[in-house]
Amino acid sequence: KIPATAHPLAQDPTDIASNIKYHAQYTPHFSPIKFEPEQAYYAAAESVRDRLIQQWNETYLHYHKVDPKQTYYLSMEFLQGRALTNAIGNLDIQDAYSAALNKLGHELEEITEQEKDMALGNGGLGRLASCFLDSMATLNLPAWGYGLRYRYGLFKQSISKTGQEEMAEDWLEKFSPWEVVRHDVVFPVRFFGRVEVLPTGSRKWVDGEVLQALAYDIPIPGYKTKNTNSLRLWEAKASAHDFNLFQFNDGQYTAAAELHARAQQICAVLYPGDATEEGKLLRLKQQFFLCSASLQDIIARFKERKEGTKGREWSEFPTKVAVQLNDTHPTLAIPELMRLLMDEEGLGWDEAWDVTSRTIAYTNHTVLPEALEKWSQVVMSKLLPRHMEIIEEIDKRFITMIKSTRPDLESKIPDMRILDHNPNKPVVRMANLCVVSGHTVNGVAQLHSDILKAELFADYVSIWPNKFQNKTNGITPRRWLRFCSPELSQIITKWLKTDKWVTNLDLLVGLRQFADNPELQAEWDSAKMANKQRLAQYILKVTGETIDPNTLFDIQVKRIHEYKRQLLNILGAVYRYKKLKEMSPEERKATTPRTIMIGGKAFATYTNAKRIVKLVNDVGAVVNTDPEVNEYLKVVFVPNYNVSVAEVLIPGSELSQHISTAGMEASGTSNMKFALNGCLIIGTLDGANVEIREEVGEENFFLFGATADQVPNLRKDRENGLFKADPRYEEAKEFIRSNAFESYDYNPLLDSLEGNSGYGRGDYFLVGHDFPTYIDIQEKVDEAYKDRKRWIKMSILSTAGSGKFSSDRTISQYAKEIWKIEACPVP
Ligand code: DL6
Repeated sequence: KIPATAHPLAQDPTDIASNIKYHAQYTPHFSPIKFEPEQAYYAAAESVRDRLIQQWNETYLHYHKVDPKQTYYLSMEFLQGRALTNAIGNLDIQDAYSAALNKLGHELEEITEQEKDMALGNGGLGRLASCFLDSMATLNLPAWGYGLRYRYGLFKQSISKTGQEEMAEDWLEKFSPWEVVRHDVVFPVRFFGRVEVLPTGSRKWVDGEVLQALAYDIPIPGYKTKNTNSLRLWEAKASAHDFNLFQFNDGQYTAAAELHARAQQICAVLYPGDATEEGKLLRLKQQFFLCSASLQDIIARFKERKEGTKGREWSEFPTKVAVQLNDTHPTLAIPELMRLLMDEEGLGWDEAWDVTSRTIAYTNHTVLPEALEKWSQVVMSKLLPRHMEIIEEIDKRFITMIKSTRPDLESKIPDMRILDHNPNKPVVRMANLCVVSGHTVNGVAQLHSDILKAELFADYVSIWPNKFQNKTNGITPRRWLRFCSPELSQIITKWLKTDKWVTNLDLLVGLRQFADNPELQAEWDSAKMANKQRLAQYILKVTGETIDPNTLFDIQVKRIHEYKRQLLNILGAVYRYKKLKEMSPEERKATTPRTIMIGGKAFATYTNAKRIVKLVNDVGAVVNTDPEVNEYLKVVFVPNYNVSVAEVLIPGSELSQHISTAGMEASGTSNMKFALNGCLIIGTLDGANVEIREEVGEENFFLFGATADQVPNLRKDRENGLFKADPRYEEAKEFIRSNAFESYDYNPLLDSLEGNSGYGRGDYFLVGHDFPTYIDIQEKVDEAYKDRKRWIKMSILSTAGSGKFSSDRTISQYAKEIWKIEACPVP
């Protein structure tokens, strides 16, 4: 009986229900027969979008009028996850929408499950970018994200007998109600071609092929604020005059639309395989496409806003624009900004360099050598001839500067310069280009920033000591506590007598005084239990495995990588299984029953990571069906780990593993999410673990393993044959080699732990060294879990100590100390 009426800003549930019906009827995407959860999801999403658009337009106009300095966050990855729960939560309209949907015969929780994750990212780096967007909007900061609109997000993972299988993740299969195409925002992006010298002496990039970048905007609402920022994603297109009608009519269909096909490749997938030359070229094209389109857009906005204030100089550009490079992937923003300023706007080198170096800042997210990008000079010269010239000039000037001002560093020039002229493979070192050109370089946790300064970038520090900063990562408390664990959130609000912690996470420290209070402990325990039950149901649904919520829920979820040491986890599990098998039934009863859950995706071409995924699954298949043991131990591989899976896993976790080789995990952010949700951490002194342990208290953190400064010597010892393996470690490996789990050849994986030295062999990641202390601390975990009260107290203290890890804190520091931007609240 509810009428279908527009009511875009309705407050009352009946009017909201009308608006939802209105969308089902008048912005239809399905035949008008059914109104099942899927149709209800799309209609409700469009209804929520109505009010977002209102705020979004107001925000845009307000920034346009005030003309504040604005930040642009360039990133190849954004792991947004689902948008509906987040938008409803940030707009604070949860109850009204829930009631409205009930009137239409639906449950909000059920329809939110219909949404596909927007998984345009790989892991922590992409999710960090999305948390940052949430904080920027919440803090009313004029700050936008720029990325690519990949047709397929990070692959969908399924598990078969042979291990991980990858399929294209089709987030746009139907359509996304959260994106708005801006047909008026289109920029040309050129590839290949040549550099022409004009009679004036200035240079111009001509010929080659030109694609069009079309903008798709995603609204980013802040929490309980009007400010709604944009995530602008570029799609590549070819234009109609690139379609050869003559060839097409002649039956040459592929040739007729060749440029259209090449345009489609650019935004087809995130991180196309780069083992081939074609793959490398495609990745470089993607990076340049993002940089060129974004900078043209930024410059257009600078000029557009300039008209109001007349006669603004280019030197003012850095007072209006801050560009943050999320890792080295968008480094080409540097030569592209130089090119646009010099060749399109007519600035001289010095002026363009001054503007560029005052605009751009760079965040480093890894010290792993294979992740520090290097691009072939040959490929770069072919694809981007003008940019290669500019990079050569930056390199030349840098060397001249060193020689004239720092002769003591002359011997270091080969390592410090941007171009590496190794005759076999001359490359451009992107991190060096960022450090030389940017005004600020930051690491993402204190330990990581210290390592950058002491090792990777040490020589540059001596030239520019003030260029280097630390910005410890953070996570948004909205998605990662308030919305994913409403039960625990309610308890926190009740005991703190305020819900202000949602935007001022430091207030959580107020829970400390109640950590021993039996009433809080009982409430806490039951909220955690409810979350564990929800998690158990999820595991049953996706794996068919029944897990017992009364066992200790122990989780490790993250990209599968040897440095993150899922192998250590599973070796520990194998050892535990073997010991349980050797015990008498009485002895088993005295143990702490555990459910170990491991999830994460292995990059498609990373063989050892895929072997680890298979091993976890094979161990699970044996352990979980062993009637002697499966009451006390289960090992479950959680398939297709992504943001919305994390939203179920993390609230239900009690112990989580962050066990990377010290010095190798730049920060980690899931460690923060787990700690915030009252989950205790077992971990090494690595990345942000160090700071988490400081904040939650060392008695609430299960620490083991070598420290970062011990690692180099331990590797040397190994090379010199000085490593002595713990018998328990040998036992676990031997058990796997004996085909206890599958007659699959695990020797190549286990062999990476043997031998004397080298990356990928000789146990580079020190699994063997850390195994004994890992097993010892696991025993302490088992003991601690037996004392329920103590465990719950530790859990409360973990949440209470997590205030520092809000991305609001991180973003406030970026805004003040790097970007120099201020809040611009929409009235
Ligand atoms: O800074 C976000 C995130 C960190 O928390 C992780 O520790 C770090 O591994 C990740 N870095 C990357 C870059 N490439 N690699 N490897 O994803 O950044």
